[in-house]
Amino acid sequence: MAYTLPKLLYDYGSLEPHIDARTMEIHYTKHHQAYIDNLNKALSTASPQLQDKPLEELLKSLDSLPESVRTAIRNNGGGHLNHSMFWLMMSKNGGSLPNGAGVTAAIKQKFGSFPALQEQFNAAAKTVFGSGWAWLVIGKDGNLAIMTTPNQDAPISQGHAPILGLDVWEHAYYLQYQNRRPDYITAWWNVVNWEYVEDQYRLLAGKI
Ligand code: MN3
Repeated sequence: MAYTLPKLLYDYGSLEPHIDARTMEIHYTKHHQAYIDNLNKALSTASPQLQDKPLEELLKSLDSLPESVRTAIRNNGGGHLNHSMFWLMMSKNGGSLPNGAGVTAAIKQKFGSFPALQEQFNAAAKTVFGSGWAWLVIGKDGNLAIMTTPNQDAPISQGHAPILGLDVWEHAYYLQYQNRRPDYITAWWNVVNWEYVEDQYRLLAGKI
């Protein structure tokens, strides 16, 4: 069973003016597709038992994977999972403030306020060296936490459940923002899909 590109639930231009249509199109049809193609290629050389495992299971136990496919699954499986979530974490009707009761209370408890969370998240996103992601996760202890991952590493590989993430690879913003990553980070908050974040929080908080 080969992985395929998940349907994008909005048009490429839906997130404008914050993220431009051309960036969305290339990011989704070229970059995300390439992770999928390379993941499928790696899995095609792996054992049937490995091919039948859900992607999240593979990423949770990278150390147990055969060395011949470990790096390819880490990079491309992570790339597929991270981007599949990233598209859902944004919406045409996104932005403003967190509005779900669960995540709002959890943010207040951990960070004191939403602006305090934003400040810490932005600082993390700005300082990812090279390519990577900034995340809001439910940590192993059940509390919210901010973390970053290099390249396409997925938070679940370290036992953390992501509920919001920001792709800070240059391919995510360079056409519109060039070297101005901080401007992209600021603009991105206008398209955050808080409904999805709340759903993920409710789904995952119970499992930790
Ligand atoms: Mn990307």
